[in-house]
Amino acid sequence: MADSSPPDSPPVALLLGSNLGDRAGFLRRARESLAACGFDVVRASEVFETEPVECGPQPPYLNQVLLGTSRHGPEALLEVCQGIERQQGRRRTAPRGPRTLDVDLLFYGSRVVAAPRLTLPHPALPRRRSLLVPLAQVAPGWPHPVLGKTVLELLREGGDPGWVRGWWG
Ligand code: PH2
Ligand code: MG
Ligand code: MG
Repeated sequence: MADSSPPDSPPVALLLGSNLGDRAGFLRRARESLAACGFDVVRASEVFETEPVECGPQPPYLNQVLLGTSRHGPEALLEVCQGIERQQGRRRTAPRGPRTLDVDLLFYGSRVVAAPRLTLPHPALPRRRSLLVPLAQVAPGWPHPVLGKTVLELLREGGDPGWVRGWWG
């Protein structure tokens, strides 16, 4: 089918986050929109409620990691993700401000990118428990292409002190 990912497309890990309004609804609609844009989800982590870190006092986040494949390359996928954020009411008023929806690329295969708009792997990946915990559920053995450690090894090193809780909403 024209719309499905090429058979050799590398695995991609995305992080969904929301800390404003109907948080679970924003995550659900993000999953639907990503599927409609040709992101095929292979595994989804649980949804976790997490303490905001590196952004000052804010409401708690819901975070979820999706593992899948995309027919878009990294830069085009970033465009798709940012379009979905805008559709769901994201307004970039302040850097790292509270948001209805954030969709970040964590890993794109073993690609290493240092471009003005995109850094791969995600720069917070080695330290942020709010993404390492859900990522370890879906891809514990994924090797970080720069650090040479797996996701589980990075998580076991501890990361930031932010709390991460299961969420049953
Ligand atoms: N995203 C940020 C900054 N801080 N904290 C948590 N818990 N979860 C996030 O997704 C998050 C954050 C910038 O995008
Ligand atoms: Mg983010
Ligand atoms: Mg983002």
